[in-house]
Amino acid sequence: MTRALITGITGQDGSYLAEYLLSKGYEVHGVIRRASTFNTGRIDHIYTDPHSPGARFFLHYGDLSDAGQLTDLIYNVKPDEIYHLGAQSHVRVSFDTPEFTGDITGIGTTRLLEAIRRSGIRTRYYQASSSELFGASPPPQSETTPFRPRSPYAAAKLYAYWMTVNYREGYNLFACNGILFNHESPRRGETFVTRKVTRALANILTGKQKRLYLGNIDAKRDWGFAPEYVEMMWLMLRQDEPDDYAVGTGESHSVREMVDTAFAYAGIGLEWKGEGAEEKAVVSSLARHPSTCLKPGDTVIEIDPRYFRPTEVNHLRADISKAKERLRWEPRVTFDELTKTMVDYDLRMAGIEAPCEGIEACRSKGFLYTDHTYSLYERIREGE
Ligand code: NAP
Ligand code: F7E
Repeated sequence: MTRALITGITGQDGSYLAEYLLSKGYEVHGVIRRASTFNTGRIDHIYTDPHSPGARFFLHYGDLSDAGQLTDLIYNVKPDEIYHLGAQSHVRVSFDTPEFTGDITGIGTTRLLEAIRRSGIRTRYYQASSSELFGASPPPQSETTPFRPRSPYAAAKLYAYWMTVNYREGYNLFACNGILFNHESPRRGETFVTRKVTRALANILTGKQKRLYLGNIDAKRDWGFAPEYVEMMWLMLRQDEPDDYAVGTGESHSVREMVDTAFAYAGIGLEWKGEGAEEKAVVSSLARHPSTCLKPGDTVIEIDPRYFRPTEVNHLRADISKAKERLRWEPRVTFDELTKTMVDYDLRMAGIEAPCEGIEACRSKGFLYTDHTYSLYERIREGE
């Protein structure tokens, strides 16, 4: 049985990847941090008692700041594949915590790579690199585009990227960088912009929230569907030779377009008025009359400069020629379907009937190993 170790298993990608590998018959080990509150909501639904016969899912305490524990873990688990997804992954937060981000996202990677080297095991290694590496380089961005990072997060990931290349070349480690563009899902962390929008939309419809405050709505991103991207991580480790791959959809949209798409799907037309930090969105139409809390003319979105970043990445759009050619990969879920899926789930979690066009589209595209959102915690919150 193939054995995988995942750092960051409690995160969006880690949880989907764990489900995907379990569905392929793997034994999956995950590193979790001790916290005073539960942080396993995204994986509770796949947890099994490790004592039960045939158990294939195991969790271990550890932290990317603790080299000794990482070395012990790798030596004892002896994974065939390691997926390094753990990181302080929030770009805006990295400006507030640059040193911590460098320690966990940057040096944490070196601790893990050193743990692999010192333990002497043969394994295949996936590094969660990011399109943030491209920063100020104009789109489209590919594996050969110069890296011009624009945040402490991106600078830390750049260091981790090169350490991965270094261990591949210096120690013959089968190590791949997946340079992944933004990928989202109903499990996306609640302070990343897409999920912030879809949750706020549901809250506005139930009257729990009056307004959504955003930062730079003109920034453009190449947003894809997270479960597809974890399949790519696995695929990279299946190749004969280790290499680096950019993974995205090849399409980009502004934050403003994402907001318009999400609100329109829930039956709310928006009109944008004003400019810069004074810009706001008011309700122009209510097609499905979904809420008694809203009426045309209500302001639902305002700009809060607190969400601006000291240095912004204006435009990311992937050139995925290499992944298409070498991995024979094409993205399946469109921006429209992704946005609808996230709205569907957040509406359902708020107790509102959802159109379910997004959920249907994803189901029909074969993501059979996951139901995307239904962690036990969310089910409990939904009262199911
Ligand atoms: P995420 O939801 O923020 O998950 C991050 C994971 O890292 C969580 O499991 C977190 O644990 C863990 N972690 C944080 N600090 C840690 C520490 N000191 N020790 C051990 N674990 C720690 O991120 P994601 O969206 O799934 O992304 C996965 C990886 O891909 C990250 O490295 C991210 O930077 C990278 N990436 C993401 C995207 C994207 O669009 N999602 C694109 C490119 C690259 P807790 O749950 O305990 O906080
Ligand atoms: O911001 C703008 C913001 O925080 C996207 C991480 O997974 O993807 C992610 O990083 C854009 C930025 O993601 C708000 O300024 C406007 O231009 O959702 P985000 P990110 O910074 O692109 C990359 C690939 C990673 O590797 C990272 O780990 O949206 N924006 N208003 C806002 N962003 C947030 N968070 N909140 C706002 O209110």
